[in-house]
Amino acid sequence: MKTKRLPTNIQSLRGTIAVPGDKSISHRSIMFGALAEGVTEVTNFLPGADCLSTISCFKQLGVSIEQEGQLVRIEGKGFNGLTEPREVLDVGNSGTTIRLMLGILAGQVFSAVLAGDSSIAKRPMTRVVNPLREMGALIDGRKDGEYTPLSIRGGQLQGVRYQLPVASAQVKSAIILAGLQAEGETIIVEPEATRDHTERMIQQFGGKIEKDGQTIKVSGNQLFKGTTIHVPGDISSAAFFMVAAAITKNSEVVLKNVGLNPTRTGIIEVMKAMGADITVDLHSGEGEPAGDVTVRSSQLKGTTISGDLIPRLIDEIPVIALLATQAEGITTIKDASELKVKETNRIDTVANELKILGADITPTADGLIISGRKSLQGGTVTSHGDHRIGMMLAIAALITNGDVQLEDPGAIDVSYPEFFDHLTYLIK
Ligand code: SPQ
Repeated sequence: MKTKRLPTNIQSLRGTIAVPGDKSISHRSIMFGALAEGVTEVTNFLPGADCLSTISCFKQLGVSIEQEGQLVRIEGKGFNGLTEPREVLDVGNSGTTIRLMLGILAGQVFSAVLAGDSSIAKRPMTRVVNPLREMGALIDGRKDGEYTPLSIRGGQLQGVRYQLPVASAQVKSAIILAGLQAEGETIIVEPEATRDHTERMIQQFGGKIEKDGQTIKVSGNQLFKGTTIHVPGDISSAAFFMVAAAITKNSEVVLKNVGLNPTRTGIIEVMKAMGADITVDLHSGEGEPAGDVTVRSSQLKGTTISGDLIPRLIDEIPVIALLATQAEGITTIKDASELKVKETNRIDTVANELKILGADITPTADGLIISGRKSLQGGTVTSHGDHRIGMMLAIAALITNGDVQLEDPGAIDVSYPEFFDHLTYLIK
């Protein structure tokens, strides 16, 4: 396995960077572009491995897509123009790809097989499969459709009323995508608000979707028109440098054009509650709000993170746990059992890897308890093939006293291929 020696014990982090495009929005721009009539152009697309998996799946469904770096041009086929794939659709490491694709394929009158890597093979799918079956799709797979490979034969769907058992934007989006192809109305009730990029993008493509509190309504038989999508920077990628600037000495990092959709900005609220020196300059955004975020070295204190804040920072919890190791007092993270079914069990991987570096961190059934402030030491750590764990550990290494070796750093390419270039640029 490849191992990378990480920069440690640095003097300061200073400079301005633009993090790559948002992963969730990049996936959705390809999907809606394919389902629209006419051409869609996407700028600041994230050319990370996950979003490239989405592109290759749509090419297999007969959609013509040209991608060069951050620019993508999609020749939309409309809801009725996709064609049966000849080979297995390979979603790679991407949960978003497989779950949203299932929603799209549920309304298509052909069959397809979906599979991904060894991490995808462990992630639960009945959360999406059950409502899609209820709507009329035929889906099978390992353990009655809980695990990949999954086969799906879509067809005429009926709208449903579905109360989501877990707060999940992927499940919500899959049902919305099926609802757009169903007869009648589909009503979805969320236990807590989750990222609403799908809902916003439907409107950008000229479609209709209603929202009333936690209830979402969508109807079938809509026509989407190709458009231009500008993807803002990914706050989940920016989070690593936000935390890095806060925990290192003499630091000031400016992150330009970061997506500031309120369903994603939980980390900013938590950093403020912990006493971080953070300022936000919000620009107006078309479809999605965005702005610049500046973070400086900070004196931090512990906090409690729970309840409806969790879905608004779910992917940032690994790096928030690192932040908490440098905060005075106890930080408690609860109501976050969804972390167990991400690319890895992120409760266990975060606790185990940070312990190797000397953190005082205890995993619980639904979160983590971290006691700060602890100085971190060197060691050999691993990403476990999880991009967010790999990046969190690279940020932790910045404040360790000994050498840190990171096993499987390549996992980071899933969402942030230029991560190490940006890190090297900021180290002064
Ligand atoms: O796509 P994938 O692998 O599920 O990616 C992750 C990530 O850390 O990048 C989760 F592991 O992000 C999810 C996120 O946790 C992306 C996402 C989306 O784009 O809709 C929603 C969240 O997942 P969920 O299960 O809560 O809906």
